[in-house]
Amino acid sequence: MKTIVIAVLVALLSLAALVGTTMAVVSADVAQKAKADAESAVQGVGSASAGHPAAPAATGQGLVSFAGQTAENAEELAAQHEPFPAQLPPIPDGEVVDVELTLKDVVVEIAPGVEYRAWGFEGGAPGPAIHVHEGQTVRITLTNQGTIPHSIDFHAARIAPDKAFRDVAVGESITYTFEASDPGVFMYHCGTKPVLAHIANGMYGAIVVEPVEKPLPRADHEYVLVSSEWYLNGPGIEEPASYDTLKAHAVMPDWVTWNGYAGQYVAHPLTSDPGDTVRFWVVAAGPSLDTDFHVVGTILDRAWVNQDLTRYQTGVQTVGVPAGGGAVFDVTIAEPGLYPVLSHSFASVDMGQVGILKVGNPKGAGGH
Ligand SMILES: [Cu+2]
Repeated sequence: MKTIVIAVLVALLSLAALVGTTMAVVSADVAQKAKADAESAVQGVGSASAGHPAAPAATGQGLVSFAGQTAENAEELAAQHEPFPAQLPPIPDGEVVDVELTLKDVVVEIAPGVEYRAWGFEGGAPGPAIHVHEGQTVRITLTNQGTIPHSIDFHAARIAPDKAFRDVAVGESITYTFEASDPGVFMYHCGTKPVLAHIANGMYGAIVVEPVEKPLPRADHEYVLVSSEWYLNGPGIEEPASYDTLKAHAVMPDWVTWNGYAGQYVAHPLTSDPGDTVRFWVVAAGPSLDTDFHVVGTILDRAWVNQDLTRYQTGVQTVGVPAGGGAVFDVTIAEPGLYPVLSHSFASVDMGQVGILKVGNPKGAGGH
């Protein structure tokens, strides 16, 4: 598995190396360097220092980066990590869909051996993917078992935010309903001030509203990918890291992830069979970074840009998903292989926003 992934990612990570810390490496060692970078991508991180705690890098602003710093046994930890379920869940029956979310302060792992003190809907970040169809009523209940006020803002709702999205005191709950009248894939998040901190601490997720009046073409596999970035006040290896306000203001993340954990779908690829249509429901949670969605080795056959499900573009290479926005993408891939799914803003790849779509059973790709 490892060798093959390395081989496939060499070309990709050679490009990453161009924008990464390996800029200074020239000619003679380029091939070796690309291999090392690909190796670190297997561990879910793009930095050449992956798997080996490196000296913190101070910046011109005096901010310290912990990007790429993982536990020594990063590869083993990445393999053991149970990936966030990316499969789109089924739509519950009934006119009303009850969604009960309990907010708790939790320590989550965001990269191999890197822990973070998060505020999590239902015990992690992102919160659970929610799937309803157009016309259903969504009844949200948020229970605050944290230590400060929180709230929940659904971008899929047309509702007075001062009432529905208001702060919920510790130990209390709020319930509101909205009709899922607008198809698409929408972000939900805590809207309590400072929103930057509440999103950065893990309070976000995605809701898919399936169109009924104008259904989408059939897909064989459907995955929900939520991008987000993490701002750490320490490496998170000896003890959990917490949120760093100055780095969040400077938009200087340490990790950028699909579904909350760096590179988890490299170690545990998403799968399809040759000729299958694979649909990605993508939300860029931010709090501040956009995602430039791209699948290496293919072209986006359909792209519902800005999750406007009334029309799609065809034959598109990369589509921007703004922070706080969503989009939907179909790919149909005939040739077996390992196809990286990433943000083509390569600093994000270097910090962990890369996964693999494994099509078929490419020779030597292991038994995932
Ligand atoms: Cu909150």
